[in-house]
Amino acid sequence: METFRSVCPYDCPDTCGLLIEVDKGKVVKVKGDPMHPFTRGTLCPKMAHYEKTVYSPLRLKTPLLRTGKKGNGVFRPISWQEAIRRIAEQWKEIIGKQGAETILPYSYAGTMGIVQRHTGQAFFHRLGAARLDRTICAPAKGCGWESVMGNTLSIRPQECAESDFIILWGIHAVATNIHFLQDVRKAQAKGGRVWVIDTYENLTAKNADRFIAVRPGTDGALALGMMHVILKENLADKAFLAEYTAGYEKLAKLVLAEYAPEQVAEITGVSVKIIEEVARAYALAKAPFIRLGSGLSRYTNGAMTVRTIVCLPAFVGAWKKRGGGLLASVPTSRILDKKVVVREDFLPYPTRRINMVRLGDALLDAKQPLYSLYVYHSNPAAVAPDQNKVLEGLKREDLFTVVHERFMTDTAKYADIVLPAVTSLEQSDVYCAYGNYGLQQAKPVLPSQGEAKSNWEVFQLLAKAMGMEDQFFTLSADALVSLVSEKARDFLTERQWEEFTAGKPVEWLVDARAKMKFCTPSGKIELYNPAEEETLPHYIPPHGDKGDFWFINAPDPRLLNSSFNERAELQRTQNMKLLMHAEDAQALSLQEGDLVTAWNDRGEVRFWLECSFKIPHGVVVTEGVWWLSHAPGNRSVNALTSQRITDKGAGSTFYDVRVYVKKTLTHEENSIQPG
Ligand SMILES: Nc1nc2c(c(=O)[nH]1)N[C@H]1C(S)=C(S)[C@@H](COP(=O)(O)OP(=O)(O)OC[C@H]3O[C@@H](n4cnc5c(=O)[nH]c(N)nc54)[C@H](O)[C@@H]3O)O[C@H]1N2
Ligand SMILES: Nc1nc2c(c(=O)[nH]1)N[C@H]1C(S)=C(S)[C@@H](COP(=O)(O)OP(=O)(O)OC[C@H]3O[C@@H](n4cnc5c(=O)[nH]c(N)nc54)[C@H](O)[C@@H]3O)O[C@H]1N2
Ligand code: SF4
Ligand SMILES: [Mo]
Repeated sequence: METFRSVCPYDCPDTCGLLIEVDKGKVVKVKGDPMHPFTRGTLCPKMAHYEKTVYSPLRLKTPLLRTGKKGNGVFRPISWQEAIRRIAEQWKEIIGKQGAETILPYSYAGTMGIVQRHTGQAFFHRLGAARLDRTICAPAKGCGWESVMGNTLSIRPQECAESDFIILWGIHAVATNIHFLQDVRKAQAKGGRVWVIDTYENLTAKNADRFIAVRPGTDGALALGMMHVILKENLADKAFLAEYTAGYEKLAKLVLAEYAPEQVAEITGVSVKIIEEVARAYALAKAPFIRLGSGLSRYTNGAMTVRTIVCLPAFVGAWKKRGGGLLASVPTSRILDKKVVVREDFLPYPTRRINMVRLGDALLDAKQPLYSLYVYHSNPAAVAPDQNKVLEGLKREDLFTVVHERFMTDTAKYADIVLPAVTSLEQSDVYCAYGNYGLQQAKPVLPSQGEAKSNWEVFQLLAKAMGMEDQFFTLSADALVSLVSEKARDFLTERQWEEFTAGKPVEWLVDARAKMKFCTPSGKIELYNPAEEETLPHYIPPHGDKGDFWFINAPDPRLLNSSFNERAELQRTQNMKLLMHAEDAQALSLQEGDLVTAWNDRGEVRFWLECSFKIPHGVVVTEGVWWLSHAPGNRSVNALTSQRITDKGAGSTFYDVRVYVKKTLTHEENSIQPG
């Protein structure tokens, strides 16, 4: 038996180091790598059985040609040669008749490796295709941070172990950031307290000292209310504010005039008493630490909400204390050179841009029609908002769709041609985390399963078939890994560089004082930002929609976005649940286990109802983005979400949704409810 190092490729802030045990050419065990500086030898339950994904009987093994109706998933196998020939012929025809800008690539984060994730862009730039704005995740969060902190480096997450007061704010860490909880637990062992602020009492709240339920999209007001109490009770660190911030007086004036706890309680649903308590606990802590999630940024006021919360640490001088500060996201990607694989220089001219959040509208746009869609390592039929529009678009007979996938996803079912993709164990890449400063290269551990190919291998074939002669398209994935990695040499020690290039996990060792080097135009924390249209943070209500309930569609620990839906252990369970406060259910004459329909202007989705006292009144919650094969109806969660974008960053607003809920009564509907 041999053990190989690898990296978890999924879109998770931890980016675990893996140890893969291979016996007679087969993976027999997947373990965490104890050498990884942040993940330290443990894995989440999903990846502890990665072999179940790698060897899943549902893996696609050959290219497929559609023989049934779009959406039915009926195909016949074809050779790679035929698949590539057909794609190239179709594209040449489309380019000749309608122009290359009617071809849209759609990709996101099936693999986070820099090479396999981004090299497709070089191909589509050379083709002159439309460009995709990849904003589905949390760009508003980045905008909110930058507005106050500019390019300042992030605090090292491990520093949280030295905090005595931690707020997990809008982050479902048990599902999405479990290794950070190792440091939270260290802090707790030393007497540190943990508060969770969320829209419902999720599993992360279970091990916290306190839980605050905030009305969706109102966290900005809560932060301003905390500032008000801190100022009013003379708990602010005036010396820190004077020396390190810009515009403190202006913000203080606004906060004192408009955000008294009574007003904030009205907006947020958090009582005056609790607003005062959290403000005092935060201000009186020796080293308060905020871990800010992305949940609260997925609203039409998301960037402003984040910007407001990011101002808080300055009020109590948290940044200058060991263990104090705020962690939004870690910019490890800065030390890898993504642009050498994105190759914007290949673009013939600045082509049309399409926001991925608005795929539904783009596919149905009759004025500027798209004639081809190439989807790779993404599953928009499940993950993109406004599912009814996305599916209607994917159904178009005059849209030539190619999907490169590991599984027959909801999107792949609409393809004209499906291409089989490798898993991360079958390809080379270089990875950097966004929740810690870890980075690592990985080489293939297994040969390709069946006829599966990596993203880069497919683009090399397509480049050749489309007559692209650039030497770039002849480079191996390993050569691209080297090109991307070269920049890191300047940021790692010699020994680290050796380890990194030998496939070991390393950490970019950022000076602990970096969090106090404020990289903004003024060199200070910009509480007031003259470059912004809105110079001061303030509270803007979220959009909201019509509907009786806020609809929170949070992550499920068993899935990662729509990945892991293939796992056999999930097939027999009722997965799509709608959680509702027991009294709200009673008021609608609903009972636990009922099949219910949540609906709004965009669509209807069926769920199994679960009643709970952990869900606030007026809120319903569902966890996970499930394939339609897991749905009790014919739609999944994103049939309810909207294509609206955030205030800044043009990001998604998945949580800024309201719905109505009704019982689904007919015999046919009851009969599909497993017993
Ligand atoms: N198991 C698992 N892990 C994942 C993912 C997954 O789907 N499953 N997805 C991955 C990806 S792509 C990402 S971007 C990250 C995201 O991970 P997180 O940063 O944790 O963000 P979200 O998953 O959007 O939501 C986190 C929490 O925000 C809460 N929330 C929603 N609205 C509000 C609000 O207005 N105020 C407050 N205070 N809280 C609110 C939700 O209830 C939820 O509990 O996780 C990654 N990791
Ligand atoms: N309702 C709702 N919707 C959401 C969210 C939410 O919180 N609520 N979260 C959103 C967020 S934060 C994000 S980031 C997006 C993520 O959306 P996506 O990036 O689309 O993520 P996945 O759903 O995991 O789909 C990735 C697909 O890539 C495939 N894949 C994996 N590796 C490879 C590879 O090497 N090559 C190829 N060709 N394919 C591969 C996998 O099989 C999988 O089907 O979803 C968003 N959608
Ligand atoms: S999904 Fe996240 S926690 Fe799980 S193994 Fe991958 S990086 Fe680690
Ligand atoms: Mo994301």
